[in-house]
Amino acid sequence: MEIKTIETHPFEDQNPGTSGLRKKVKTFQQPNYLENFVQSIFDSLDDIVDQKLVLGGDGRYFNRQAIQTIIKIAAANGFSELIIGQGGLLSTPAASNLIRKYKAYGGLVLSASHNPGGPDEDFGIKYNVGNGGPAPEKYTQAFYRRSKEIASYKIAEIPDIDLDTVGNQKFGTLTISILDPVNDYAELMQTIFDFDLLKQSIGSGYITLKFDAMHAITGPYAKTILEDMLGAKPGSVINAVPLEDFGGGHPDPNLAHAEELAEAMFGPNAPTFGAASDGDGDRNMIMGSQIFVTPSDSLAILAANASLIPGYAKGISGVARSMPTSQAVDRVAAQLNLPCFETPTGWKFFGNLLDAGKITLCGEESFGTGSDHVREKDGLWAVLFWLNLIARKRQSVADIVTEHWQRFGRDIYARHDYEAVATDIADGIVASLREQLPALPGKAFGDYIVEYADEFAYTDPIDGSVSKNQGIRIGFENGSRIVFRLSGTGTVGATLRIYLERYEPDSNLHDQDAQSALAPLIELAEQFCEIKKRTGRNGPTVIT
Ligand code: VG1
Ligand code: CO
Repeated sequence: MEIKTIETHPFEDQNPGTSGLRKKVKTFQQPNYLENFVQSIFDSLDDIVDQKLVLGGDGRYFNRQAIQTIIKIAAANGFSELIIGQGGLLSTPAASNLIRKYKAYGGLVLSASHNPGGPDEDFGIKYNVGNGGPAPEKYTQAFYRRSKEIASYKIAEIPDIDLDTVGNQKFGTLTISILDPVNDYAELMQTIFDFDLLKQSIGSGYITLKFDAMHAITGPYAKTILEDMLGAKPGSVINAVPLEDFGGGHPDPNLAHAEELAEAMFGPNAPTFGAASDGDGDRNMIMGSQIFVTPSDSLAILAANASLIPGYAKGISGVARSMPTSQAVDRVAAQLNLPCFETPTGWKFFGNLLDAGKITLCGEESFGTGSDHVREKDGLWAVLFWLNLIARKRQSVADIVTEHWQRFGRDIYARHDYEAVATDIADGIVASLREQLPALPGKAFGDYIVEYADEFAYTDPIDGSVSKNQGIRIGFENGSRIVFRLSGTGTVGATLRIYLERYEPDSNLHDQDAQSALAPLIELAEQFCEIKKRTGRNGPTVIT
């Protein structure tokens, strides 16, 4: 295998965000752009020679081409085995599982997740460490530093690899193993959930379901598991064929983007259960007939009922949620006497807690839930968890949610996103919010008296690392909360996220529309951040 060293010049913008480096495809297609970033990653890692690397992506436009390039760079840098999903495909949780199962050194996951795909849309790349989880900040900062001084990269002179045939190929000392992307993952799911019970409940017609794969990576996984293994009617998985441009849609599982599913679930003769996943298969949206389950509630419900699932029958050690996620899971933890952690946004912050056995379940308001079975959030896992719960409790999704609220109270919740805001306007908003913080505590806005106003900082309880500037929080004495954050996954301008939350203990008042119940907080949020005034917009781009 001949290895060439190619001279290059640094790019200044290769700073990974919340979940890897995400840019327009056109940016990634610039000569040396992908090569530089991959070499910067390898340069920052210790002792990679003779190690295994997992490689796969969500199948979006540029996936195949990028994989061929990465194979050659990984070969030149001395990896001895590359484990690759057939067709270059791996869902993010499946990649995490393979890293763990085959004791790989790490993995590269090619995805821009919920962002749209195609020649004019987004691409992304993310490095996962040996525990299977997204690289913590000390790694991503090192990648960025290296990318600003890189002068050359190494590339092996090997032909393009056949990605479509399962089996091993050898090039000198390098083995390339092409695996079926679904097998190992499906096997793992069987160790956690009661597949016999699920088969029975689906076979008898007690559970009917619709799963929207949004033309993204979960199509093949959901078809195999839900239809072939569990016996859901053929066609239960819709938009099941992964497409390079996701059929032109946003592969983002929410009521706005998973429209077809939402319509069916709120329509007549709705199935008992509905769900969707995102571009790379790590997110989930849960629905029942005539009901949408807020991700924050979903996490709380999974935590409250975990002992009903075979994989968690012995109980869970603790829970964690990202800071903007509602406090619903905190109430469960308090009642069940479990430790509860609050981390910054992004799955990379859960890894240490999971590794240390401090938590078993964790989640984010952004449709992400997961457990210690892998080190990524896991869309289909959440779907199977809910199905197993419905089968065990013999209750509808709506009844499970209502009962949960009766027991713990309801955290009425919404997120308002303002996308593609001019960067200077967004920065101005954050600066002005920061300025207001010191004077806010004690101030009354109608019924809302500010209890605290600060910028969230996190000290990792395991390794002591500190992450600052993780979002602005304004908390009120009645338990309500407004959080402001700028997104770290977008590729156009800035996205301001406003998270709104109000606690309602009275079960006579649980059945309310979230947007109307949160109206006073929505108004207050505008008073603080003036996003409408400063951008001239009438309202958010997306409400979830
Ligand atoms: C968003 C979500 C965050 C999630 C991240 C990656 O980040 O808010 O909770 O972990 O996406 O999810 P941000 O910085 O845009 O708010 V995924 O499914 O896109 O990998
Ligand atoms: Co995702």
